[in-house]
Amino acid sequence: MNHNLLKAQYAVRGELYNKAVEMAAAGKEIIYTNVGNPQQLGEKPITFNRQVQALVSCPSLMDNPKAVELFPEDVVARAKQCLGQLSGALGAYTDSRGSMSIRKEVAEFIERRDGVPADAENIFLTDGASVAVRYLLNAAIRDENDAILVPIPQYPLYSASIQLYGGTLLPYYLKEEKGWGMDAESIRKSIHEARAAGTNVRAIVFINPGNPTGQCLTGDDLKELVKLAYDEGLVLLADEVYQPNVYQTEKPFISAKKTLAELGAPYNTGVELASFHTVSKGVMGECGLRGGYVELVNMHPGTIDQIYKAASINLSPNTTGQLSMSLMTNPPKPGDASYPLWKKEMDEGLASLTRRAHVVTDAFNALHGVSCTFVEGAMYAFPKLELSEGAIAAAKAAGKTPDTFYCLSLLEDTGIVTVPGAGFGQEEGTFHFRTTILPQEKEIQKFCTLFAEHHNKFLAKY
Ligand code: DCS
Repeated sequence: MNHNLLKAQYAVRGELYNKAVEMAAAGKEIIYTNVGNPQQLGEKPITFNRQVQALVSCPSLMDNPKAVELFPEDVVARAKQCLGQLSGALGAYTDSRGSMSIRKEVAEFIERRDGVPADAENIFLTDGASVAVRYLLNAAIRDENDAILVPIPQYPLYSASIQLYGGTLLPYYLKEEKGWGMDAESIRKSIHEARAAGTNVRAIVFINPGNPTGQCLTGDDLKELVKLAYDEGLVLLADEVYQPNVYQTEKPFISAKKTLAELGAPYNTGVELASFHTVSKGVMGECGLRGGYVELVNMHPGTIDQIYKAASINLSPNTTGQLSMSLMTNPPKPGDASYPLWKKEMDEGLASLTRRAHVVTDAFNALHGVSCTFVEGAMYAFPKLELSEGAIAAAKAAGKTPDTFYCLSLLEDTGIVTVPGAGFGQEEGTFHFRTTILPQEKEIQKFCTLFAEHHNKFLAKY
């Protein structure tokens, strides 16, 4: 077999998840906080989006006289418009970059967000952001001497894909004591050391808001990153999938593209940027519909052609995901029949996530031997565990890393599935785990209580 496939690891669906599936098959109740998958934990889809999806999936419903009773008029009009955007049918292939008309909606969304022009020609619709990330990594990595800078802790899409494409991951460590902030000077140092040793450092990934770390970058952090990419000739891979998931007002989301524009010359035209977004996150959480996009900024036209070729090999991104992207980037407007309900669902969804970010962070910080940076954004908490020598010895005897040992004990005792910190990378000698903040509000207290009970038992035992 391909040794790169054999070597690749993806902890979000790793040992803990497999054990949970086994336990679920044996009838145990499992709380799936290993994946940022809101609807699996009971989040309701946004009504407008699903009404349009329903009519686009089954256009004959629109001819049914009852449709006017069941669906607001703007839903019917929008479904007709969406069908037109998708070659007239949900079951037809589209252009390999996705529907041009939906790419234009994405471009308008980006323009409204940043106040900077966006060109639909440079936007590709993909089956979730994952596929877009992999197009870029595939294009950038030529051989194992090519390195991609990735934050540690990171979301393992990056480590796994870099391995699959036969490249090298060059880590840069986020500083937990500074709220998982980044340190541009130490990144520059790693680049220079790697280059001195003959490695070609090609691109830098950053995740804002962060997964698994939950931090939001400031405008100054982003400027540092852009300058670094410019000075070092790196492609900037901006993973901005959690841009709507911000739970505080001090550090609002600022895009990398807007930062380029604010910095002006030479950065605004001198940094190659790929920005990724998705329908899987935010409040809609349409993970299973697999809609994503990448905007390529200042990218060489030859590169864009090659990425188009790579997309062409897949024929077409799926149309349900494209439709979902259209609905995300071009939602109902004030005055539309569906606007009040849409607005209420979106506002309540964000308010609820914000409350859950606080509840989870506070619950972890109330425990002995656990410290957790406030979840400023995204969908995860990444607490640090102080484990006793007894616990570390017991883990060793069981042939597990201490964080895996802890997470397995938690799973066996409570049914809560988390992901050990090792799956994301962590400073040597520190132990973490990741959980989502996604249990529903009526369940979240139970989640916190179950967690605390196990934690105290674990402390007493070891
Ligand atoms: N980028 C980041 C930072 C992510 O967290 C995810 C998904 C993706 C990209 C890809 O998402 P889509 O392909 O669905 O657009 N996050 C995974 C996770 O950590 N838990 O759930 C999924």
